[in-house]
Order: sequence, then structure tokens, then C-alpha cells
Amino acid sequence: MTAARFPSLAHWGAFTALVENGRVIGCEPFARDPAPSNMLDAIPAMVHSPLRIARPAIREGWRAGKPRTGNDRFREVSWDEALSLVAEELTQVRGKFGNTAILGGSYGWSSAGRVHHARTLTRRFLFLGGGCVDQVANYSFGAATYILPRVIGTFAPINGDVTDWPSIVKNARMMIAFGGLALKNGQVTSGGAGAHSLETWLRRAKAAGIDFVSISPVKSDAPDFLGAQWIPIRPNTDTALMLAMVHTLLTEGRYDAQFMLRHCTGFETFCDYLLGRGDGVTKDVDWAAGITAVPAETIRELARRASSTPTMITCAWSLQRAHHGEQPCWAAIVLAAMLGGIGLPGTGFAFGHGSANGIGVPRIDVAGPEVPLPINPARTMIPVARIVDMLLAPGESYEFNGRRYAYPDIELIYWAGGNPFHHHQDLNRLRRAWQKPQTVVVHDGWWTPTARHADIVLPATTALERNDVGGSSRDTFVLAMHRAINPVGEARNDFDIFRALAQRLGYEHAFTLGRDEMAWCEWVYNKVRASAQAKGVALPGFQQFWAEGFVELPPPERDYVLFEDFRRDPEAHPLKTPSGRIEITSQALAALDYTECPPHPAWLAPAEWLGSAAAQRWPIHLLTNQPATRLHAQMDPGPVSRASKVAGREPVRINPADAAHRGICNGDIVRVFNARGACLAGAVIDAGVMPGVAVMATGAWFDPGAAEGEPERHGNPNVLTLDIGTSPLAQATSAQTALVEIERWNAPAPPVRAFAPPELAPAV
Ligand SMILES: Nc1nc2c(c(=O)[nH]1)N[C@H]1C(S)=C(S)[C@@H](COP(=O)(O)OP(=O)(O)OC[C@H]3O[C@@H](n4cnc5c(=O)[nH]c(N)nc54)[C@H](O)[C@@H]3O)O[C@H]1N2
Ligand SMILES: Nc1nc2c(c(=O)[nH]1)N[C@H]1C(S)=C(S)[C@@H](COP(=O)(O)OP(=O)(O)OC[C@H]3O[C@@H](n4cnc5c(=O)[nH]c(N)nc54)[C@H](O)[C@@H]3O)O[C@H]1N2
Ligand SMILES: [Mo]
Repeated sequence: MTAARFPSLAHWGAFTALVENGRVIGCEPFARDPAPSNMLDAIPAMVHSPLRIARPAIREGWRAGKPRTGNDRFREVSWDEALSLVAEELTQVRGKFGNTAILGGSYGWSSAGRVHHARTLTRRFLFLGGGCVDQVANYSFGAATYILPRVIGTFAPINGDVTDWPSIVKNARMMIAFGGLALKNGQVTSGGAGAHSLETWLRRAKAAGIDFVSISPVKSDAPDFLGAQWIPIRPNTDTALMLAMVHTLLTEGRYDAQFMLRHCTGFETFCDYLLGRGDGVTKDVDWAAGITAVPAETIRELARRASSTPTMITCAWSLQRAHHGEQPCWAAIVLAAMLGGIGLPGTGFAFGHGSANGIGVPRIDVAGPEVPLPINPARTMIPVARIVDMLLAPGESYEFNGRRYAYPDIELIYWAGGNPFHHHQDLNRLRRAWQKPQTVVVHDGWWTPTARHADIVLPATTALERNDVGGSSRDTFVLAMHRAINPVGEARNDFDIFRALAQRLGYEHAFTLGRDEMAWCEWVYNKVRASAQAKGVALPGFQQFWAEGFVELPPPERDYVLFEDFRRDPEAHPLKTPSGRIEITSQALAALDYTECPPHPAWLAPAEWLGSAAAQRWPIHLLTNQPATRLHAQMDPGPVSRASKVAGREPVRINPADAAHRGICNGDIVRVFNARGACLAGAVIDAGVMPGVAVMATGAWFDPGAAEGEPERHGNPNVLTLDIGTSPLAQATSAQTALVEIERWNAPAPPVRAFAPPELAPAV
């Protein structure tokens, strides 16, 4: 029997699903993809996994107010009963407490298909029903989202609007990558992609003679073929290194004085800071060496080299996912301004070349596919990562991006398409806060830790069980996603779940606008088509697109250079900042008077780092980076991620000296701990991790210890991370700011239960 073939797409790439007897048996990479991700191999096992949620389920003890432990028993119920319960809960909470008692931000990546994008649908459903508390910005680049507009008038460059690769390959001769250029991250982009191109572009850049410098605590953040100079740096200290480079350029007269004068504002005030005129501290290379652990001479040499060759400065998003994460973004722009390359071909600053697929890929500016969102009538939001602060302190006031807000009082949490028990920091604190609302509703395809912490769990289909249109504004393909199999168990599409609820609540038409699944697919595609048309690009009609499975946008006619017009003529093309220039000092920020986000870029010690007093007790800085073998926590139970585990747990990579000192050998089970929590992990000794640093990828399914004080069993590093805002400006996550200690685990190792579904009582 030959398998039936269906085009499809995931955030990690386009593929053809191979189906036999109603089961997905394989995923063949899209023919046009030069570097498909092996994460595709996890899909068949995940689609037919025993962890799929088969039927709607209710947590036992919910009504009695029994705490949500993540290990509760669930009772399966009919769809009719489950939908009635959800509709009643929504009505009751709205009536008694109002719309701002519902948290519906539902942060998370959901699926690559945009019609069935669960987070969009959740917010659409709740907004149309009266509104909810939304979550703004993201975990990915929240700090940059609020600092960049203050400095350059837009946050577009953090979202992929950067000088493109062809321009870099032709014109740059050096690329300094803070946080490296990790190929592992290039497997993924939100909305998926037809082609994985990071490696292709890096190889072209290398062949063109560009010298790479990778500044990162971890050597493997730059692929070997780049032959990059590796400069290990203490985590969270990049700002100090950048400032010292700027100081060198300033004092050695190696900077573009003309550009600083004509295109920037507030340079003098900043120079006073660099030269220590206010605080008596000169921000020179010796000063920075003491903070960063990078030798003074290395920093000076790097500044000199950069000033004598066309240089692109690129920063991984990780740098700003830390306490005071606003600062490295700003300092990098000032460094690039001093070098004079902003707005010139191939040089200047950029973000995220090594953070996601598609950054810097040439593309005409056409909208990506998406379903529209109405306004939120509740007009209430929180910065995404402040969820626990909100749940623990309703009514408390806080500062955010120049305004004061009060946290709403939540009685109902509605989540579809995200996994807060993966993505949030300090999970033990989240677990306490999570007891606040009377009801938690979750849709997911699998019994994730978040589903297990819910009261009403609704089983969602996977992308292979429905028709959709996918793609990203960073990719040149729009992809058709054909339904390949019937829904597994009693799973339903999120769209159909919300439609049924909207029907019960009396606003079905507002939710669907009279369109069914295929009509939405056509509508979303036609929006892209119209956007292309406006750029003079003719795309085929929907029927042809659907039959062929994809369309490809033609390449742009010329290279894209960020701020080219501004560079040429700053008067005619000012930036959208108050001054129209690059703000090296910001009067607006000065007026806000935030100690933690001063009016110019500055080195501010993070709450925890290797130079802090806390490092006496907790001598290891823990980095929790993106996993090579999965997307966040998605597919952690699948074969690709499981093959990466060590002693059945998430690997933690540590330097040989740190391991030897603690008597830790390769493959040992270790306990990673601090005052916030502890988890077990499998040790991997790696000389490519600098001393004093440990690296654990995020995404191991949360497996809390059975008793108080027992470590999390599986290696979810978010039991250790710090849950504070980057600063009052962005209030973004500070996930990369965490000190820990590590020791060998000598007791018998408790079994990992994360991949066993919860105990189920059958439907009555
Ligand atoms: N310590 C630390 N923590 C971090 C980070 C870090 O660097 N360090 N990174 C952060 C970042 S950048 C991010 S973006 C977040 C990611 O956090 P999330 O986006 O919340 O993580 P995912 O595991 O992708 O969760 C998506 C969930 O949606 C479900 N899903 C997929 N498709 C569908 C669907 O069609 N319907 C429904 N109902 N559900 C669906 C999946 O099964 C999965 O459970 O994590 C953050 N957390
Ligand atoms: N395979 C895979 N790819 C992914 C994802 C995934 O889950 N899986 N998630 C995607 C998502 S949602 C996002 S937001 C992006 C995130 O993209 P990034 O934020 O760039 O990804 P990370 O892996 O967290 O960080 C990249 C590297 O930065 C280094 N680093 C960490 N802290 C510091 C620091 O203080 N200074 C310096 N110089 N280096 C530091 C770490 O060694 C790390 O390996 O990745 C995307 N790509
Ligand atoms: Mo992200």
C-alpha cells in the first residue's frame, strides 16, 4: 500500500505528511528546504501519542476548591457537558466579577497554521464576548520591544526588519555576534517556513571572507565551520563590554564624529558617563574586564578591528531576556553608531540572526497570513511575564513603559496554545499563584503540565487533523496545510470549540463572520494575495494555491538596508523618536526617572550574576536557552527530544573544572538548586561552556516532586529562574538571570512521571 500524501507545516518547517490506514507514518521534508529540521521525525509519534487528551475532562476536587497540584485525577465528560460548564463559568464570572476577572492573554506559540492559531482564536472569542485581561509583548523580546522605540522610534528590527544577508555578504567584512549564531535556533520561526536558510547564509558570508566573532559563554553558539573567534563572557555582562568598546573608540578618536553629530542626540551626556564624570568610574577596558571576565586587551583589540573594517553588530534575543535587558539593546546601537555603519550597506546593528529562521532573509514586504483580532472592550492588559505578580497581588500598582497600572483580580484563566508551566519563571511561585482563580480552562492536544493544572480540559486537534494556511512574515513561502487524518479521540478544532461556546453565549456570527474553516483559509490567503498585489506581485488564486500546496514570493529587486533613507538624509527621513535622531540620551526616559532604566545606556548589575555577593553561595550562572531537539516544551515526549536526555532527564552542561571540583562525572544525575527550587538533571561535561556557567535548555515537562522540598524530577530549569521584570520600562522576563549550585545526586533517583497521562475516572 502506498501512503497518501498531504502538504503540511509546523513552526519547524514545511513537510508532506505520509498517511496509512488513518495514521501518520512519516513526515517528508518539503522539497525546497535545503536544511530541514529533524524535529519533523517527532510528529508521527506525537500525533498518536498516549499523552493525547482523548475526551473533555474535569479535575476532581475543582468545585470543592482542592488545590491544583498537577497530579490530580480527572473525570472524563461529554462535549455537551464540558461546553455547558465553560459557558456557565464564563457567564457567572462575567456577571459577578466583570470581564477584567478573566485572564485570556493565552500566551504561547500555538500552531503554525494561522486560521487555527489557538491564541488568536482565544483572544478573538473572549474579546467578542466582552473582553478579558490580555497579555502584551512576549517572552522572546519583551525588553527590546519597549526600549527600541525610545532609541530608534520603532521595534521593527527586533522582529526581523534588519539589513538583509545579501547586503551583509557583499559589504561587511566582520560580524560580531553577541550571543553567537546558533544553528539550533535557525530550525524554527513562528508560523513556520518553506526553507531553512541560516546555514546557507552563514556559509556564503564565510566564503565571502567575513570574519566572525562570537561573544558568548558557550562555544557551540557559533557553528564550527565559521571558524569564529570565541570570546567567552560572563552572562548578563555584555553591556559592560559594549561600553568599553565605545570608550576605546571615543578616547582613541576612532569613531564617526559626523554621524554622531548629524544622526544622534545626547552623545555628550553619555560621554560624561563613559568618562566617569558623574560617578568617578571610567568605563574603560580594565573596568569592563573586571565585570565581563574578558581580558582588557581583547576588548581593545576588538574595538580597534571593528573601527577599521566594515562591521555588522548582531545580538541574539537572549541578551535582553535578562534583568536590565533593555541595556544591551541600547548599548549595541550606540556601538554601531560610533562605528558609523548604520544605514550603510551590510553594516550597522541587527538582532536575532542566530535566534530564529528567516532573520535577514531577503523578502518583499508583504503581510504574512493571519486572522484579524477585534479590539478588547475590557481594555485591560498586563505585560506578558508579570502574570504571577498579578495573581499574587490583585489591585497592587506597578509601573510599565511610563504609566502606572493596577493589577486586575482574576477569577478565571482561559488558556489555549501556550504552556505557562513551561514558559514562566520560578514555577514554584507560579504554582502558588495559580491557586488564585476559581476556574482554569485549558485547550491542548496533550496532557501538558498546564493541562494537568487546569479544571476543565478540552482536547484540541493537531494541525494534521484540520485544513489551514500557514507561513510567516519572515519567509518567502505561503503554505497550504491539508487535513491528513481524522481527529484523534474526540478532539475538536479550537475554532469549533469557540464557535460552539459563542453559539451558547449568543454571538456565534460575530465569531465566525459566517465563515467555515475553508472559507477562513481562503480569506486569509486572499489577504496575503492582496498585499502582494499592492507590491506589484501577482499570486495565483486560492484554488490553484490549495492544489499546489504552496506559493513562493519572488525575491526583492534590491538589497534591503535598515535606515538607508535616514542615513542619507536625516532631515527628510527622521526616525520616529522625539528628536527624529538616534537617542543616545533620551529626555523622555530622563523624565520617567527609572533607576533601573536610566536616560542613556548604562551598566547596571543584574539582581544575580557572577560578580554579585550572592555568587558566594550560588557560584554558577544558569543559562536556560532554547532546546535543539524540540520547540519549547512541544514534542518533549517525542523520540527526538527523548534521545537527547541523559539518565532520563534534561541535560545540564557544565565546565570540566566545575564538574571535577564537585566530583561530577559525565552522565551523573545531579541536583541543580537555589533558594527558589531544585531540579534533577543529567550531567554533560563540556569544555565549551565557560567556567562558572551551566546551560540547560528549557522545555522538559514539569514533574514536581511528590513532597514539599523534593526536587523537580525531570529537569525543568524554570523552577530555578528569577521572576522579576527587566525594569519598570519593559517589565519583560529576566529568565537568563539566575544563580545556582550543582551537586551530585547520590540517593536513589525517583522515577520521571512527566510522560504518564493523569489518572482518569471514566465518563459517567
Ligand atoms: N527559562 C526560560 N524560560 C523561557 C525562555 C527562556 O529562554 N528561558 N524562553 C521563553 C520564550 S522566548 C517563549 S516564546 C516561551 C514559549 O512558551 P510557549 O509558547 O507557551 O511554549 P510551547 O511549548 O510552544 O507551548 C505551546 C502549547 O500550545 C499547544 N498547541 C499547539 N498547537 C495547538 C493548537 O492548535 N491548539 C491548542 N489548543 N494548543 C496547541 C502545544 O501543545 C503546547 O502545549 O517560553 C519562554 N520561557
Ligand atoms: N530549536 C529551537 N529553536 C528555537 C526555539 C526553540 O524552542 N527550539 N525557540 C524560538 C524562540 S521562541 C525564540 S524567542 C528564539 C530565541 O532566540 P535566542 O534568545 O537567541 O535563543 P537562546 O538559545 O535563548 O540564546 C542563544 C544563546 O545566547 C547565549 N546567551 C545567553 N545569555 C547570554 C548573555 O548574557 N550574553 C551572551 N553574550 N550570550 C548569552 C546562550 O549561550 C544561548 O545559547 O529561539 C527560537 N528558536
Ligand atoms: Mo520566544
